[in-house]
Amino acid sequence: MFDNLSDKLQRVFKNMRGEGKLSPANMEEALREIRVALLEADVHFKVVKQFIEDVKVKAMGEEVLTALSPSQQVIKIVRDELTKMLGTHQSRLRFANEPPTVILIVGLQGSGKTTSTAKLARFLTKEGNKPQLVSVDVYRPAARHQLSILAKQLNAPIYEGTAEETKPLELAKSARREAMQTGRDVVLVDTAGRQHIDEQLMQELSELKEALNPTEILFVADAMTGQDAVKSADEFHKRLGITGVILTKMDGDARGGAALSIRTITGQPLKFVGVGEKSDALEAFHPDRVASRILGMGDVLSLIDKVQQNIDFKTAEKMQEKLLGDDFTLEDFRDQIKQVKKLGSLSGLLDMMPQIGPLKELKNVKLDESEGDLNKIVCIIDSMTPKERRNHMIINGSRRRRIAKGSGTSVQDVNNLLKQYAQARKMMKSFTGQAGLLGKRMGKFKFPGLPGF
Ligand SMILES: Nc1nc2c(ncn2[C@@H]2O[C@H](COP(=O)(O)OP(=O)(O)OP(=O)(O)O)[C@@H](O)[C@H]2O)c(=O)[nH]1
Ligand SMILES: [Mg+2]
Repeated sequence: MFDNLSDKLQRVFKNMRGEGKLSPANMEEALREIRVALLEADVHFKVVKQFIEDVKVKAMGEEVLTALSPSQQVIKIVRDELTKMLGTHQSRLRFANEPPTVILIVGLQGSGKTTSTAKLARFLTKEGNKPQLVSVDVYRPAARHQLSILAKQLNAPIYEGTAEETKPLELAKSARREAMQTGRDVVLVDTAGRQHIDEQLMQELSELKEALNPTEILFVADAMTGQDAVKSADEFHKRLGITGVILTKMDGDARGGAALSIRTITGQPLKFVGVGEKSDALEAFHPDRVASRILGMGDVLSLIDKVQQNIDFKTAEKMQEKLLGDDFTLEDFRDQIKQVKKLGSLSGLLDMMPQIGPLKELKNVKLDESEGDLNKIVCIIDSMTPKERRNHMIINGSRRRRIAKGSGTSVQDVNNLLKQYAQARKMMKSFTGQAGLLGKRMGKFKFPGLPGF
């Protein structure tokens, strides 16, 4: 699933990784490549257009995260937009206030309706529901038999119908009645398919909808058919009003274009994906997880999440101004360390970052030998007078002795801290200076002459 797209996007980001800073030119290049990658993955052109536009707007307005490199910044934006395109939140099945809930399974011939009906029965049973199955495909006797076999394998009750019941509506109504009598809370109605959307089928499905008042009408689409699946989902939605999509055969579809387009085109959520022929091969669809899987960069993505959750942006911004303005005091150093502590191990964090010049050196500062060291630094700085914290130059020998005593450390520790501070001050200034410039650039990002975007 999404293999090719995943590979291509990763290549785009890898190419960007070498860049110390983002420029309109390399951003333009990256967007172009992302656009091609999406089109090659068979994503609907309208969806691609919207996506690229959204990424562009976001890149222009994005809050600057100095803890992230330029390529990570872009990965973050692409990940967020990809998640949005896939529907943001998981869309769960809805249930009727008064059981039984009726779920109509509709779609074209061979898309996987009967298989998906069985898979849903299994899924619902595992969730603690009691599904009742019925097939209303009266055109092919083998179709009803197929569902019976699957139901028996799953030990799920199926309404087989009487000899007199020859119409879909009769069968469905009887199945619902039976569910009510036997205390079943969900009726899964497997319907007949057609090769193309035709009037007769639509009429039949409309009648079922009218009479059964289903809570969900799930359109089953075959992912292998790509944009055709999207088109028929859209048409079914316009004619019938679907409430969600089950995309089958995702195990055989390396491109994933249908999955990426269906939400934007139909406005209806992807609820499940089929990933195999067996009845356990059904997955609830999680937009965020799928977006992360497509980008395939677990470490970078979790870094982004950590930074987003933990960094206090206002403080970070002020800090950046200070660093640029050459008044990074010991107090700021302490605040910085507190922020770092919130993020966990500094070396762990640095490991996730691209190894660009100043950061590589920062690693050697060994701020992070242990959590205890960070605490020690905070303690020492706390033992200084405000005047000392603002001007480290006045901290002479006797002051160092007093600070060591006050913080329960040694003069050696105080000396080390002051050395580290001086070093960090020098290096972080050069690093944040770069990031600051980048920030300014990103802030006023212009994309001159980008036809087609
Ligand atoms: N690999 C794979 N095969 C699937 C999946 N879902 C369904 N199939 C296969 O697709 C074929 C058609 O599935 P059915 O469930 O019979 O499709 P249908 O929509 O009920 O077909 P009609 O009733 O004829 O309209 C079968 O061979 C299934 O095993 C899936 O997620 N992955
Ligand atoms: Mg069928």
